[in-house]
Amino acid sequence: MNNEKHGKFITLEGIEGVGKTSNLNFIQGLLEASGRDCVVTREPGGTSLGEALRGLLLSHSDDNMSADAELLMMFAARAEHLAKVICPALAENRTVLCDRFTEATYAYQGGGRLLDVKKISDLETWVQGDLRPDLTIILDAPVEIGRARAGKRSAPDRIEKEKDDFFQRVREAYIELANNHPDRICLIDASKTLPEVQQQIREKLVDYGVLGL
Ligand code: T5A
Repeated sequence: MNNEKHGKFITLEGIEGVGKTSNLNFIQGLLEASGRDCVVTREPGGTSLGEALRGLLLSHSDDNMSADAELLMMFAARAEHLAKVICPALAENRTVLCDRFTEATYAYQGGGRLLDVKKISDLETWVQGDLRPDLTIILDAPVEIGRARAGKRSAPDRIEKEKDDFFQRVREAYIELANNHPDRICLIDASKTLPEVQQQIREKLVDYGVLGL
């Protein structure tokens, strides 16, 4: 694929309930106030095919899905998303702000489902070539905090029904990603109050050169 890109590609990650949705609008507001033209999107999803796959992936049914099928559907949705939304927007010098991307696959399918990381990195190379987000912000908080926040909402979907040890592995995989790629992935302490979390996000956007001082 042609990975020629010009705009900034920013992704937001974390376990369930840490506050991604709550902070997406905040980040969009900061970016737009600084003059960036933003496309806000999400994974799995972001296209009609991707949203259909999301419906299957996050259904409330108790049907088992094999971990490999889950992994391949995440990347099928991603291939469509890159082709139809992300790459065209970056080529137009727009900033893409995406709620989850491939780091979620490393965390959930790699860490959570214990799939071989090489399967994920092979698919990443196939589907993305050398395209990686310019900045990934991981909202990090203990599993019980995410659970308590998410639990105030609707019935859990297929992945939210997993046990705490699954989300503990997901969290640890996210922390490892941040440690392995400090040049493009940062951790935020999302156990703090929302204003404190947003202050940290603002500082990281400056540190990573997305926002001016
Ligand atoms: N997935 C995805 C994979 O397995 N592999 C992949 O490759 C990809 C791309 C997607 C699911 O798909 C999986 C991971 C997920 O299971 P999703 O749409 O991203 O799901 O949804 P969730 O992670 O389930 O997102 P949530 O909506 O549950 O969590 P958020 O968005 O992190 O949390 P948010 O903002 O809705 O906040 C939850 C509550 O907490 C409050 C909010 O007001 C809200 O009530 N809150 C705070 N309260 C106190 N202090 C703070 N700092 C707070 N921040 C938020």
